[in-house]
Amino acid sequence: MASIYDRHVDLERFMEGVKKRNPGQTEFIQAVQEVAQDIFAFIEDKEEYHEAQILRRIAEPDRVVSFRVCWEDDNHNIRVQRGWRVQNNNAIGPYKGGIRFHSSVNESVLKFLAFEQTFKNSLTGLPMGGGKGGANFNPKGKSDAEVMRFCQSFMTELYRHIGPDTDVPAGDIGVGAREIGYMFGQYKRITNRWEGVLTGKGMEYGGSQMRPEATGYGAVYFLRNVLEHAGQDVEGKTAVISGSGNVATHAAEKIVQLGGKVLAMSDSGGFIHDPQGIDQDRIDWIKHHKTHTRGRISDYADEFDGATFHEGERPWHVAADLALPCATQNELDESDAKALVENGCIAVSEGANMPTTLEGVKVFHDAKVMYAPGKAANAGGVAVSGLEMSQNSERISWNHERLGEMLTELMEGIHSKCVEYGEQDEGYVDYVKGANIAGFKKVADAMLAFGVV
Ligand code: NDP
Ligand code: 2IT
Repeated sequence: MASIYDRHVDLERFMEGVKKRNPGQTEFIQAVQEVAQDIFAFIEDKEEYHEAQILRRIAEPDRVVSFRVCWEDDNHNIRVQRGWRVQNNNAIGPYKGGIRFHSSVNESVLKFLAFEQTFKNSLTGLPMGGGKGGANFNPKGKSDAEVMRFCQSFMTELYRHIGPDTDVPAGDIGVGAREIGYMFGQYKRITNRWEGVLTGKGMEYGGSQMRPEATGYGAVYFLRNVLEHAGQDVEGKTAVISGSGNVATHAAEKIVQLGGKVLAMSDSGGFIHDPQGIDQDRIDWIKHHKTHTRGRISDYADEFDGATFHEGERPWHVAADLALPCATQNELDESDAKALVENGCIAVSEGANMPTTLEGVKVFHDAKVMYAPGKAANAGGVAVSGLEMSQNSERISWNHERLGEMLTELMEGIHSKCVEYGEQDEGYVDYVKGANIAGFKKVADAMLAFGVV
């Protein structure tokens, strides 16, 4: 029977629909746009994906749960925040993805992150669907007791939506070991069940070795694979890194271990430039200062001679061979990308999610800079989370060395998939295209198997 419904829409009409259905959700629209342009080219001659409206379905979260989080601060004021869990797609495994606590968190940011996570998790080869959650809560300047009360209140609602075979959250910006501990404790108290419902747990209570390091180390392993594919390596190269949190500090550590030199790091207040290089002792100082003292990166310039602090600026104008954005979305724009290219940057590896704007990515591609997008480069974190889930299910724990080898292999596997789908003429690899198509294909084929659901 003939249908008046046009199943084979083009990219432009598809994006018009996304914009219409998600008004004002700029980050989400940006993430879908970046994926859709590659997927439309890939499925051009693959009618079954059009018929089944696969991309349209992946770009509509399975559900978005939004809830009130009420807590009491140390001065006995009652505070109200908004929490969310976006369960984007569970075709290939339970929803999986971090929780972000930051004042900028809103539905658009979490939908973009859950969408990206779906492709990233697929790329790891492990059975994990895509999700993301968080709250517009700013942990900065809060006491441990306040953070604990907030986390407990957040979990008091979240617990009914998650489970080890349903949805397994983890950390992200503003959610580290402390917050995971408070949330896991509350889940256990409410449900009376000890189960692997969160990853990034402490080593004493079911956490995995190598999970704290995994995202940053993984981003550098991926960078190493990218460089090796082009006959180069990390040794002797200079690097600039944004952020000074979990991902940034571990990326810096691995760059140093591989013989590179880190010249700059940052936080939301500005960046520090250390021409001598930020060595392991200095990285340890940053880790302690940011995670335990909960201080500012600006203090680094007072602590170490020769280093300078640049208030309100990002590190992309410091000349370096390698750039690793490891802070947040859209922190590297077109003019930053141009500055990096002009200063001789040859490769970019994204520890953060969508840190480069669409215009910035175009600058890298046009200049044939080796550019590794977050969904491939930072997948090491969620990959080791997947291994934490396996260890919890089996009631065993693997050692640091074994997990290090598994992480290295997982990143190599992701790199190979990107090359398979992204290699262009003359050996240049479009890693965005490779990651998008390889990530899409597994999820799409699973969805085709399920029929119309
Ligand atoms: P952390 O909270 O440990 O650190 C975040 C860092 O980024 C801090 O230095 C912070 O500065 C800075 N930052 C945060 N928001 C902004 C902003 N709006 N502008 C400028 N700087 C900002 O988070 P993570 O290291 O865990 O996460 C960093 C990135 O990596 C995020 O994009 C996250 O989604 C991504 N990621 C994280 C994974 C993980 O396993 N943790 C896995 C994969 C990706 P300040 O201290 O001033 O706030
Ligand atoms: O963006 C990410 O991949 C993460 N924040 C980690 C997710 C996870 O489940 O470990």
